[in-house]
Amino acid sequence: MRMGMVGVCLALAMSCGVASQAQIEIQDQPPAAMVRYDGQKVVRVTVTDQRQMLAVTSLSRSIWSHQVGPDGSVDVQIDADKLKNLDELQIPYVVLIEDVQKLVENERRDIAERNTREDTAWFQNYRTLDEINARMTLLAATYPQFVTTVTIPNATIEGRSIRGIRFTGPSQPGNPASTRPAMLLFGAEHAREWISPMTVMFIADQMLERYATDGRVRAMMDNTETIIIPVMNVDGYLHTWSTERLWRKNRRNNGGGAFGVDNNRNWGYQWGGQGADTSPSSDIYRGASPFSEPETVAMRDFIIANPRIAASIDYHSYAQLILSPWSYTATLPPDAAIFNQVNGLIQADIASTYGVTYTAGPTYTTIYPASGASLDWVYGSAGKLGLSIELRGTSFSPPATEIIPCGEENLRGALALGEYIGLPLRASWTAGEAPVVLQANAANPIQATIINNQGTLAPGGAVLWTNIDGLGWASSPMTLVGGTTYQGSIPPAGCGRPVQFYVEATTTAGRSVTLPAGGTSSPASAVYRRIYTGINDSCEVNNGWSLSTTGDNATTGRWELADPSKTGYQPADDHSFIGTKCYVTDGRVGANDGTYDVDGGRTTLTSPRFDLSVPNPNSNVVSTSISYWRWFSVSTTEVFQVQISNNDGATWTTLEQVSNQGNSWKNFTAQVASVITPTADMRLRFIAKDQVGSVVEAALDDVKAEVLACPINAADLNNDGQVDFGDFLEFFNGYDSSDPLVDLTGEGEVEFGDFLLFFNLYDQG
Ligand code: 0X9
Ligand code: ZN
Repeated sequence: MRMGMVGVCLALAMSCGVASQAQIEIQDQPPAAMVRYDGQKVVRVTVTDQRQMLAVTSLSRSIWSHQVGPDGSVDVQIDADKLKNLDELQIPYVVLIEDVQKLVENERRDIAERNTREDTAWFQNYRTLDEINARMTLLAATYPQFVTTVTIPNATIEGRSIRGIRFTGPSQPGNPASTRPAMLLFGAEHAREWISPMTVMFIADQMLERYATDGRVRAMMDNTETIIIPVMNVDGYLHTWSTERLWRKNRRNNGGGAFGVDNNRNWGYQWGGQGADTSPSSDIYRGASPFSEPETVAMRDFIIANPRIAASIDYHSYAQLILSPWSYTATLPPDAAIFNQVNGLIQADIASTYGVTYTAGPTYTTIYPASGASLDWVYGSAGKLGLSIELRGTSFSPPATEIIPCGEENLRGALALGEYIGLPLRASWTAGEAPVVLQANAANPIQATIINNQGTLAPGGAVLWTNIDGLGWASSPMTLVGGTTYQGSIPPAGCGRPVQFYVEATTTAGRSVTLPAGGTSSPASAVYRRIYTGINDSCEVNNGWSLSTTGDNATTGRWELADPSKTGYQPADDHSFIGTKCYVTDGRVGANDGTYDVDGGRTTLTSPRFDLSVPNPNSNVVSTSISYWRWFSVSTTEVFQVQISNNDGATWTTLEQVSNQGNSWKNFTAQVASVITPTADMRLRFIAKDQVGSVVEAALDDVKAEVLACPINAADLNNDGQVDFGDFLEFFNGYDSSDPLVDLTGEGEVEFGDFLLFFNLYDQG
């Protein structure tokens, strides 16, 4: 029998579906009883040739993983008493799972146990179909402005619907929601790959939740529609919960006691070739004909009916792979370069999350041949970017604690794909935001990050447009200064003058983008001043701050400079756009929220001395501002105190006192002069206290204090501290062109009164 099977196997051993024979035997048991896996192990074998692979396939019950890379390792589920056969054949193996039955039982017990705990969040446990459907209903009700539900009726062998949700940001002028390219993310094409629906749900859940606060999510959602279908193989998924944890295929009754078609071998592009089986009992049974199964038909018709779908990801598990066409042949697809690029973008975003590298490449060469797989049809027939991702894990039962990390990294991967299709060309300020004050009488460098995913930027394709004082738009080229960063220069102008500006990027294909998005109609704006910086600290290195002071008595949670880790009260990240650190009352996570919070008293953070005096007596002070971002999250009524000193800390004045700010960074901005006289001897201090035994977490970032001024003599038009012939020239140029700069009388018009006033002031010197 075994030899016969080997005989009919085509080129690749993996196409032999011996594995499912054991599963068929157990099919005959009463459906109420869960199928058992007693005496079975999962081992990682390393095969050196096809003959060995054939032997492994025939000895094992089910192939769990894939032949990845040149090492020839593959994970198989196997009866313990077959291991001696591997020894005899000199096929090396390591045991990954000692007892499959135990694994499945433990998983079930853990899921049930977590569900009895009140504090188990949705993504801290695996979820049934009913729970997944209920959460999609909840998301649609919670975010009615974004979400609509998708139901494909009568879409499975057993007559069930396939369900999903679709969502995008609200329509904008010139950017209606109804025209955006869409991205389809679907899971559980294979029933037992439980982390896939959880990951797809996490992506949807977090995009919707973060739209309001995360600029990257918002930009992607404002330009792309996302459609998620967490469970494609609905019948099979139910079967894994009710009857047979390790079921893979759909639930077609093939007759003769054999059940199931592998939907991922049933799609109708190059159906039935290598890596698919004709045997109805095989785990990779291709079905009677292309699209013989209602599930694949439903997905095919859904994709055809939604022509805005530009890309899809079919999520599977496990092996940490990003797969692109082809699956049926080793020949590279016509768009291999594009797939390479897109794979790389997704891979980089996933890796940047927790450092987990997903291997990327065409299915055929990266895993194995798989004819009739979803992505070949999505690309080959529908002409879209069809991808598949094999998620985290070392089994089909990864610990539930893997759900959120797997979701986080794949949220970023999905953002990368969404940006590729919806925001192929995009620009942002390298510093996070555009400046609102520029140094007077000086050229001000400004940097933009321009990302161009489809095509190349035209020569001279990055331009800075400026409009000083409303006199007219002028452009100057920006130059590439490294990576994707372009630098331009806002030209010099006199103190007090306003300027508008924006960046424009154009590709060789003629696609263009502006930053801000409105271009001339809603440019960024700033004003020229003399800027005297007192302090400007992004809190990445310690520039002279003291982390404690005499009398501090907190026993834990003392101030430190660190990259904070999220607790129920502490931020996950610093505030700065660039960098990772901030001052925080012990940034560590402990056994619980109270482990490293402030306990037992006071902890004080004191700034270095800084100068807010005005060095040039010839100046009119416009503002003396102070700004910082602080975090203060407490379980009760504790107070965060901020004090300021203008005598190097000899005495202190309260700047602000705040109670619980919740779990978010909040900005504080004030005019120093309204609190204390600015001097050259300023300091700040930040006091966090635990008085009543609360959970107390404070943090501080991005501290800035500066004096903005302009020359005292309005006739010093060129702002060089003297009234002389240079100002005379400025005045006459400005007067000729009705430049508001020379509206010295300030009534909104350049007229003879300004002329008289200028000569008066000029005479006074
Ligand atoms: O064999 C498969 O269908 C997939 N691996 S799995 O272990 N999840 O079964 C990989 C096939 C590649 N995926 C697509 N082409 N969609
Ligand atoms: Zn799969």
